[in-house]
Amino acid sequence: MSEYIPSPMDWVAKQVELYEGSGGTAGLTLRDTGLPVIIVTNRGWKTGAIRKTPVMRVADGRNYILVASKGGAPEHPVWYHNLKADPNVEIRDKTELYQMRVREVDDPAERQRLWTLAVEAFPPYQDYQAKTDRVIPVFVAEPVE
Ligand code: F42
Repeated sequence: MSEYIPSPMDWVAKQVELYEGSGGTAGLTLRDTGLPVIIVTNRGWKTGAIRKTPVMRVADGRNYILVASKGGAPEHPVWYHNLKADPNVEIRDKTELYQMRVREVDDPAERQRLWTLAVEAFPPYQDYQAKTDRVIPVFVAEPVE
């Protein structure tokens, strides 16, 4: 079993603690937005440690869309590199746990469709994209059968 290393960002670590500690019955939304969050459990690409990353819940059928926005920061979040290195993740959506595999969406038409879904679910993604020169990466997480 690998070690779990909590996020160095206090508010993020606290959300994970509440969400996971309650079995997915508390800490389910982003701050005061009331908008739902999922928890992505993945592996650190250098340390091999278990990482837990909350992202906004964007559903597309049984798939989830993960948007590596980091609030419109100039660089990708570290978890982007972790998911590129090891695409096998576990996703918690409230009380449900899913084994999933992620892939970055490169096809422009597919990305556009999923980006539209993401902005519908969480409108600030549009402001984050306007704030940064990088193209914000979009992943799709698909169930492992
Ligand atoms: N972030 C998003 O990008 N999109 C969202 O939709 C989103 C929603 C959201 C909702 C609730 C919430 O609480 C947080 C939310 N966040 C969202 C923030 C998200 O959870 C991340 O905190 C944020 O994107 C920053 O990700 P990050 O991976 O860059 O985190 C940094 C602060 C971090 O944890 N850094 C670690 C550290 O110790 O500095 C690195 C951890 C790591 O993965 N290390 C790797 C390893 O091998 O273990 C190697 C690192 C290397 O050197 O490359």
